[in-house]
Amino acid sequence: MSSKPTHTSALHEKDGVSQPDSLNKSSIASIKKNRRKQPSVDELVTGILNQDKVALSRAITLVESKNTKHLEKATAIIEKCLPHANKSIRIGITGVPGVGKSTFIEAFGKHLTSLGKKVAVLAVDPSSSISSGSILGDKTRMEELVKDENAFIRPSASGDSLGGVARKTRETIILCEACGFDTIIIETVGVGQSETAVHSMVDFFLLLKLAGAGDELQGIKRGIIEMADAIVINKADGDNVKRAQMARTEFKRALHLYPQKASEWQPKVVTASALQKNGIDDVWQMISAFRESTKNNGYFENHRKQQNRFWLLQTIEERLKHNFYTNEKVKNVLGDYLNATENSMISPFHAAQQLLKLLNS
Ligand SMILES: Nc1nc2c(ncn2[C@@H]2O[C@H](COP(=O)(O)OP(=O)(O)OP(=O)(O)O)[C@@H](O)[C@H]2O)c(=O)[nH]1
Ligand SMILES: [Mg+2]
Repeated sequence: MSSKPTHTSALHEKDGVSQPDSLNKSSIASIKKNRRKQPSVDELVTGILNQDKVALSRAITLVESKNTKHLEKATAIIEKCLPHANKSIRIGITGVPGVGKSTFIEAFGKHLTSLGKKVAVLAVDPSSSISSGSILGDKTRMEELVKDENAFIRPSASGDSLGGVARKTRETIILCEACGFDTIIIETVGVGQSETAVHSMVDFFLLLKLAGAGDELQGIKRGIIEMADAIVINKADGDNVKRAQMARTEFKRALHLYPQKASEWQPKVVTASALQKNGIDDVWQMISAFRESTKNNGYFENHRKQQNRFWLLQTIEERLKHNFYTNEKVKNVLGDYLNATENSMISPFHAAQQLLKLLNS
């Protein structure tokens, strides 16, 4: 039998030798001092209302934080910004990876700033919490817009759930509007549930498409077409122009088969080349026409009210769910109840009733 080791760790030090402090006292003091320099709620609000992008970025960082104190501060800032928000047009842009969303937003955003608009670009990208690759890609694809004084680009907030990411983006919209941005563009990858979340926070929803060979409607989810206020067939350049025009005709015909939207807006199909900057102004003209017609018929305001109601109820659902699944008493017995339900020892309804009772016990 081998003899027992005299110490268990390679880091073991001889007894009696005093150990140096593992933390540097002067560093602690300077960190604490700097921490106190964090701007107050009022300072950040004043900065935002004075159109200071640094204050805006800092406030968004608070919105995105997981720290409860930060979130309290963020809530206070949002409340104070709310009366100054709402005066923008919010545009959602979706499309499969590679369709040209970033290139399009760069061209579109530059066009808008040349018209004197202030453009904020946000993203809802649930995959970015796993790989942050798209953030870098977007910033480099939007090289000109990044440098533009009148543009603000914020990469996607990361989060463990789409609901979480969407909440942060919604709150960020309010901050951007209070900071004077009159055009808010929200980009999302057209896969999964994220386009539904984006649709519920924008006024105008734009789907970017590519002209492919054959049946244009193949491989595109019906739900997305129903949500779209416009379809832009991108990359209509070079050899692709003809195919893009054919795709346009086909989409137009297909869109007529859908029932009329509550907005009374007939979705449009246009072709564009983000790379060659063709068709970009047409898209803006179209969005302007949409805004005018829906403001006139009352849909614009009404839709925003509905969206606010939706987000209130959505947030309550999320919180309740979170409270339930993180409750210690529930966590202790949930597995047992699931087992019992699987084996028909208790009905799912009765089990649910018992488990929910634990929340208030
Ligand atoms: N020919 C042509 N190429 C384009 C056009 N727009 C974008 N591209 C190219 O298509 C590729 C993808 O463009 P992106 O703007 O990165 O596409 P994306 O939709 O943002 O892609 P993800 O961020 O991966 O979802 C790039 O190589 C672009 O240069 C266009 O109008 N015409
Ligand atoms: Mg992109």
